[in-house]
Amino acid sequence: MRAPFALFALLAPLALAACGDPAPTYIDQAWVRLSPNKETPSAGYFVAHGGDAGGQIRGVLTDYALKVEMHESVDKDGMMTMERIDSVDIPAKGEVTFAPGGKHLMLWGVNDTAISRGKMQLTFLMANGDRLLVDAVIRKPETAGAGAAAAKPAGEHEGH
Ligand SMILES: [Cu+2]
Repeated sequence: MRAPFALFALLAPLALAACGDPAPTYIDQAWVRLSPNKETPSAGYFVAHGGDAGGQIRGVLTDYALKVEMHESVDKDGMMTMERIDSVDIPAKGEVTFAPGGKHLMLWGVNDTAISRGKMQLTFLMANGDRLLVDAVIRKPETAGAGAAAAKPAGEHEGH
């Protein structure tokens, strides 16, 4: 008498997955690499997942920095430079990664309260009007000994 019930219990999660709402667009793995000094901007990274419909990021806001821009590092004849980007398409069922050496956020004037908390909330403005709120972990710059690479003088945009 028990077998039919057990079978139903096994099948139920599959049925839910098949009939559920469409997978949403979402952002995760957000973090901020804090600049070693306040004069230069910090950099932010994350992964944007398109879900079933895909989406487009039109901008990023936060209460915990003076200004945020989306940038892309590009190799121009062997010279790494930065370009500001106004929007980023996230393909349906795909993802776009903001990571060191590629697309990144640039954050000026990260708030001391956020730094002491170790995280800051970012608001992603989507083309369809949605706002996606994500907590980004703030990582402090490596101190001497942790990596010689961090000790070299930082150009305005270097290392992003
Ligand atoms: Cu930049």
